[in-house]
Formats: sequence, C-alpha cells, structure tokens
Amino acid sequence: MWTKKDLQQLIKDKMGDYLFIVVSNRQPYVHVSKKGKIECQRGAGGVITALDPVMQACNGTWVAFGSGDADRKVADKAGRLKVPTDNPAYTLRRVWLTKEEENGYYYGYSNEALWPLCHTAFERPQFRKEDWECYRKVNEKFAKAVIDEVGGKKAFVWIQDYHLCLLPKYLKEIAPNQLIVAHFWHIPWPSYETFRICPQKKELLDGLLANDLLGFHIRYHCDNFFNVVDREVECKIDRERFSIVRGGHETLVRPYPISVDFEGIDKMSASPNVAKAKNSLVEEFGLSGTKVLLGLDRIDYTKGIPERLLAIDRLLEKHPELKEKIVFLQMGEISRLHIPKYKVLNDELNALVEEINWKHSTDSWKPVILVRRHLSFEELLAFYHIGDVCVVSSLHDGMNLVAKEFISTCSDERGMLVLSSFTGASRELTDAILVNPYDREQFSEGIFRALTLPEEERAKRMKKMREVVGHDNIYRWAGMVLADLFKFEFKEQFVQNGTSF
Ligand code: GDG
Repeated sequence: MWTKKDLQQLIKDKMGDYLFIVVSNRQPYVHVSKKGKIECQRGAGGVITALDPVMQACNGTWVAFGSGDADRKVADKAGRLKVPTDNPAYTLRRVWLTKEEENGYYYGYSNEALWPLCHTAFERPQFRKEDWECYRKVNEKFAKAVIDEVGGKKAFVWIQDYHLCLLPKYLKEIAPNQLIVAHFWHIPWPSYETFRICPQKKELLDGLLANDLLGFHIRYHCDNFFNVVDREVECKIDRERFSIVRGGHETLVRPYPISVDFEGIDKMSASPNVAKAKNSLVEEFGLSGTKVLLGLDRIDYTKGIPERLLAIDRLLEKHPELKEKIVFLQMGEISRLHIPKYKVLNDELNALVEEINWKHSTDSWKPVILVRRHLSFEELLAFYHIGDVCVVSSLHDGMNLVAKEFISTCSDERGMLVLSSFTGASRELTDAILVNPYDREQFSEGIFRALTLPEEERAKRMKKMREVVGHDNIYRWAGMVLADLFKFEFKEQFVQNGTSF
C-alpha cells in the first residue's frame, strides 16, 4: 500500500534539484473576510482533496487563481504565501484575474463550453468568441506566473484540468528546454462525435499535445482522446505504447485512476470530533431510528440529483412499507450559480423535493431532506457515518471521490454504495450496487436492494471495496503519475554561435 512516506521518498530520490510546480484553477486555500476578520478556508472539490496532501508531502509551489476577497491581504506583492497557515509546508502563488476574465474564462469557456462538451449529460455547450478570447488570455497569464516561479531553473510542472488546455503549449514555447510538463484531465474525454462540434478543437488539441504526459482517469477516456487526435491531427499514434508523436514531440497518454487518502479518512472518521458532529447532526435533522439514504454532491447537473429524487419517489410508490422507516438526505454545496443552467437546476430540485414530500409524507415524517451548505471536513465524515446507503448517481463523472470517501469511512463494513455505471469509479468498485440513473425502475430497485441486502453480503462487498480503495489510494495515484513524469529527461541545451537549440 502506498503511503505519504513512500511518496516523499520517491520525490527525494527522483526529483533532485528540480522544482516541482502544480497549476490549477482552484486554489487549495482561500482567504475570506468574515465579520471584520480574515478566515482561511480549505477549498472543496476533488482536485484539492486529492492534491493538498501530495503537496504537503513534497514542499512544492502551487499556482492558482486567487479567488478569495481577502487573498491579496495575506499574500506578498507577487501573490505568494506559505500554506497551510497553521503548518506551512508549501508555497501558494496566486494569479489575479479581473471580473471580466473570471466570467469569460471560468464561467464561460471552461464551464459553459468545455464542461458540457466533455460530460454526456445532454446539456448543449455554449461557445462564445469573447469567452474563448478570455480563456486564451488567462492561460497566458498562468504561463507567465509559472515561468516567474521557475526563474532560470529546471522544473517538473503538473497542470490540473480543463481550465488550462493551452498552458502546456505556452510554457513549452517560452521555456522549451527547462520544463517537463504533465497534465491531468479530471473529467471525462468525449467521443469524436461529440468533440468535433467544438469550434476551437484544433487549438485545444494543439495545447494538450505540447504536454510530455497526459493523464485521464480510465482507459476509456484515453481511447476517446486517441480517436479524436487520430481524426483531427497529423501525427503518429502508437496505442501499444500509449504515445502520440507530432512534429517530433512525443506525448504519452496514460490512465491514472484518482483516489482518496484512505488511511487518513479512516483514522479521522474514528475521532471523537466526528462522533460529536454525528450526534449533533442526527439531532438537528431528526434522524435517530431511521435508515438514512445519503446523497452528497456539489450541486451540478452532471451528478444526477433529480434522477436520484425520482428514484426515491418510485421506491416509495413501489414499497410504501418503507414510509417512516427511511429518510433520503441530500447534502449539497451550491456551485457555479452564475451559470443559468445551475440556477434552473436548483429551482428544479426545490420543486421536486416539495412534490415528493407532499406526495409521500405522513403527519410525523417527510421522506426527503435537502440541505445546501458547505460542510467542514469533520461534518462531511459525520454525514458519511450517518448514511446507511450512499447514493452516487452521476450521469457522467470522470471518477467521483464521494463514492471512495464513503467507503473509506465504513470501517464497520455496514454501509452500502449505490453507484452509477457512468462514473470512472464504477470500473474499480464493482462490488457496489451499480445502476443506470436514467432507468428509474432499475435505479429504484438498486436502492431497495442496497437497503435489504443481508448483513454478511453487505460486509463481504464493503470489505472488498475497502481493499480496493485502501490499495489504490491517493498516494498511489500521485506516485504513479510522478514516477512516469520523473522518467522524462530534460533536453540538453546546445549553444552554437549564440543560437540555442
Ligand atoms: C472532479 C471530477 C473527479 C463536496 N461538498 C463538500 C465537500 N465536497 C467534496 C467531496 C469530494 C469532492 O468535494 C467532490 O469530488 P467529486 O469527485 O465527487 O466531484 P468533482 O468536484 O466534480 O470533481 C470528478 C474529481 O474531479 C477528481 O479528479 O473525481 O469526476 O468531476 O471530495 O468530499 N467538501 C467539504 N465540504 C462540502 O460541503 N469540505
């Protein structure tokens, strides 16, 4: 089993004197003003959950968009500070964006064009020229910040996600011999039929093929990428070696399934603070004595939350004997509300909850509780403990860390996971109850099955899933990417008659 120590050792052995830089849109720590005081919050979301422990283990630099209203107050002139504040372990370099840039690059091109383009959730992507211009400009800004951090040295750069497609190309143009660049794509990569509608497809591929290493969660996404490149770019593809050579430059394309800090979560979820949080949440929501079906997501149309509610509705139609015995608790952090589709989704959820509760409630019981709020990590773990069955029903998801976090907290092996087959996680977690969230009958039966599975069967399945997540944990994910990254060699720089090659 990979540990934080193994990862530290790998970095010590292989990194030498080179710098290590992670680049992502979202920062790991955000500073916000609250009641006249500055508060430091650890950001939510898969990428941060995954990479913060990695960075703490290797003392690198993380370049990200400074999004907090108090961010500038705690950073130096260049936007740098040491994090985490209570135990400084690495450098955070903030990139400052104007409101207009944030709108066009983040809400516009990243989340109204690329996000729906890459997820098969049947939401039409919006390609606006102004958004694309902002996206380009912001990718250039990130490139300048990275180059600034690199100085004249050599560095391994690890870029995260779909916000920064053009960054590898800009970096390689500025410092071709100084950088080895890897990029991890956290969301699915679509089929050629879908990708070909994108007006900026050539530029996006051009950016991504400047990477030395490009990672996806699963083999299926790598294959989709190969198919797209095959149809759109003049290049040599070697699928056996997972390699694409274009214009003399090779990009290796590999699957690396992301995971969670299994041991850390397991340990923390047994702490007295989590037990205390659990008791007070059970009391707050009146959950004692009922079986709890738990949903926990960023509120996003790809996560299949309306489909989940409809499955609960069907479950109660078919099994009225479950009334007053179960509660479906949907926790959700509000996300991307500036985008109209997300506003519509939130209204849709309110209406659905209202309707289902009206239809099935009794004098003393309501089947659905929907709560939108940001949870502390301890509260999050407490909710996982409260859930007898965790329901993950994404319409499409690169991996899905909620599923793996839930499993990490189930040390008593009593919980069960209902999981959409359209998540990357379903490839590894084959002992979950796998469902198609579009199929209401099958989905509701899946939930019923999870609720009624005999104890030994549940324990057997949960044990196997815990072995999978425990073995393929976050340190293994980072270790696999880094081990491949460290195999690349920096190009020697030859200087002849004042020209460098
Ligand atoms: C993308 C891909 C891929 C949620 N609410 C709170 C909170 N969370 C945390 C969860 C979990 C994370 O957010 C969500 O991770 P997911 O993997 O489910 O989803 P995305 O945000 O869409 O992530 C996804 C991931 O990248 C990693 O590659 O798995 O497929 O879409 O860790 O615990 N955390 C806290 N409070 C909350 O209220 N603290």
